[in-house]
Amino acid sequence: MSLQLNNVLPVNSAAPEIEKYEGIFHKDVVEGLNTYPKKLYSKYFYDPIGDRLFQDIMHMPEYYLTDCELEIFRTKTLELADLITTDESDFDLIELGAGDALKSGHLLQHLSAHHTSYSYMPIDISGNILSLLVEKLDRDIPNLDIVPLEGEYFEMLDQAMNISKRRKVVLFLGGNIGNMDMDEAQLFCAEVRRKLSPGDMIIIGFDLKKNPHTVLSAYNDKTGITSAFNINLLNRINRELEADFDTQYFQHYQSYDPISGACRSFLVSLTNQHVHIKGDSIFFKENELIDMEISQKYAPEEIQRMASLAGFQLIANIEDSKGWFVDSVWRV
Ligand code: AVJ
Repeated sequence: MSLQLNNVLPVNSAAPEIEKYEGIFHKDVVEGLNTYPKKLYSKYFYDPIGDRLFQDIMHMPEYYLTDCELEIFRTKTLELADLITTDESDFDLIELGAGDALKSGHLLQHLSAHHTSYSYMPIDISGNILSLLVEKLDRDIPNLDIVPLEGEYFEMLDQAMNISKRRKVVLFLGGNIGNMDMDEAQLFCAEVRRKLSPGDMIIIGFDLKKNPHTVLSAYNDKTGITSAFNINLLNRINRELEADFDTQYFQHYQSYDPISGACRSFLVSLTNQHVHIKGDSIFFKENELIDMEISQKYAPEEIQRMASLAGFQLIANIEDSKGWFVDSVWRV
């Protein structure tokens, strides 16, 4: 549920647009479906059913990203730990989109076993996932100081900045940066840089450009899990916004452009149809698309460039054994 602040505005201020809507989710959905091309934000995939479908995706043989990054955190833990503890000062570990911390958990275990003094601040949009994570970490690493933050990256990052009094090490793993196009990612990195200070670091997981069949298969599984993951957002809109999407008339379509590195997911309307969302009626032409998600792939040169342009120094690129994924370590 999103927080509405309308009632604290001065009485004579201009009526904010949001009043037409019941919350930011409602606003984003209706506005996104009234633009051309139609668009929904992939950050809304992650309701409890979406969380579970994403877990299923991570277990698909085609979805290599998790395995690759897990291998990096399992086999190169020492290297990662050394890189973030070189300057010996205490720090706080802030993880954007922590999820189940499957990968970072290895680093946490290592740091705790070596008596490093730090707090772990997991940030996630899913409160459901966060409470499961805290439960798991309390069990696995009993003395770990955990400060969970539920919400959007930047808002929670600001909050983490207010709470943390030590050097900051930010983790942004899993290829989550891929859900931004390259321009958005560049702005994102510059914005994170602006919030950090000299000595602070960030480790970003980038999925690398590779054989285009390998990339496309990871997002176009024959079992239909990725399709269900996309369709679930329509069901979520039905559930939460009293909408009437008939999901049998929407079909998942995946594309990958190996030059730009953009892997994109769409839903195709299979017929002319109207969908109602509370007071709004939205028309879909047959074969009209909803732009659902981008999963951007990178070349090492593009990562180097992004770090420099954002004002970071690239310290190390830590790859898996196949060279498919990289955790890139940057320092202010
Ligand atoms: C969670 C953003 C890393 O883009 O690879 C997986 C989400 N979407 N299959 C990705 C996703 C479809 C995933 N990230």
